[in-house]
Amino acid sequence: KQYDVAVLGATGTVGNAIIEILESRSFPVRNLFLLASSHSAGETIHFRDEEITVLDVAEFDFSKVQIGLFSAGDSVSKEYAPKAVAAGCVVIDNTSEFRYEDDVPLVIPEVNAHAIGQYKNRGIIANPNCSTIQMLVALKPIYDAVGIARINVATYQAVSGTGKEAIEELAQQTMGIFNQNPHDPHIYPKQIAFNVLPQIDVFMENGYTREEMKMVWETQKILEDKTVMVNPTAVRVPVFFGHSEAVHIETCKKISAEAATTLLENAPGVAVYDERVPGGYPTPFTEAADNDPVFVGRIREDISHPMGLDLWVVSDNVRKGAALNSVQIAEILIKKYLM
Ligand code: 2RA
Repeated sequence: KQYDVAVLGATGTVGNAIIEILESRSFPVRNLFLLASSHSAGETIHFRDEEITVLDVAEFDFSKVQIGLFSAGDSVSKEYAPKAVAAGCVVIDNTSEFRYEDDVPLVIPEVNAHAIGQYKNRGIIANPNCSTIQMLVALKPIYDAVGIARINVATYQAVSGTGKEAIEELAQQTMGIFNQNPHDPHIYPKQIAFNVLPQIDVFMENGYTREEMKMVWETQKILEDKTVMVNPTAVRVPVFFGHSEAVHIETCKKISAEAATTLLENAPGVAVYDERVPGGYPTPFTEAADNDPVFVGRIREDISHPMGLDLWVVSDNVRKGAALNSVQIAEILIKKYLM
């Protein structure tokens, strides 16, 4: 069976990756509609053997499609997801707009694919935040084996997490510094080139940022376990693509680094890259295979806590962190629910 699919936010970083992955994974698309705001309408994007013209979402009739893959910002999903659902479309939403609503499933296929069946509640399936996805793909096998009481995590997030403009900004700032007199570089506190910024999204009352609280809320919702304590620090770093995370967990039962490594080597969506030699670990430059795995390295028992285990987790934030995860959800949706 084939499906008519809409990609909203088609001209964005994640939208472009969704289109590429729909093709590379041979998703059974009959008609593909590329949607964006009026100022992007008219552009063309290559898909399979044709150039498809981007349409203005404001003028689109969602009854033409069965599946919508949305990644155009919270406010755009807030406006158009209900309209698309009313027209009979199932929406897989990459924004945070619906993630925290009890009747909207929040899904990482390798972790809680069973939750996709709840799509009937609102016609919407939410895609988690990229930093949550890679962390839980890595932690799921350990959680299932020995339980996790607490997660301390520091993230090192690429600028592509905020889109094309941020990628351009890092490039411009970097070149700007190289072209300046190296003896008096003007480093500004909010500059990202050659800097690290311990703030992603806005500050909340409790002193954490919204990006950090997303990791708390989403971990507990996806694992269906409010006893898992999560303590994140989310940091923006001058990297174009690929989020890295230093993850320090306290398990409920003791697990050795060797046993954890064996679990991870057999876990879906995970690639272990862990040699205790120079370069024996993943970085944002690690070549991802075509299935865009979550890489795990630096696996070691925590010397400061009897139940502690430390991991280094790296993944492409645009692909597995958003686009691929959404397409994987769509694949399960058509295989099990929309036959
Ligand atoms: C970021 N996780 O990295 C957020 C949204 N993609 O900016």
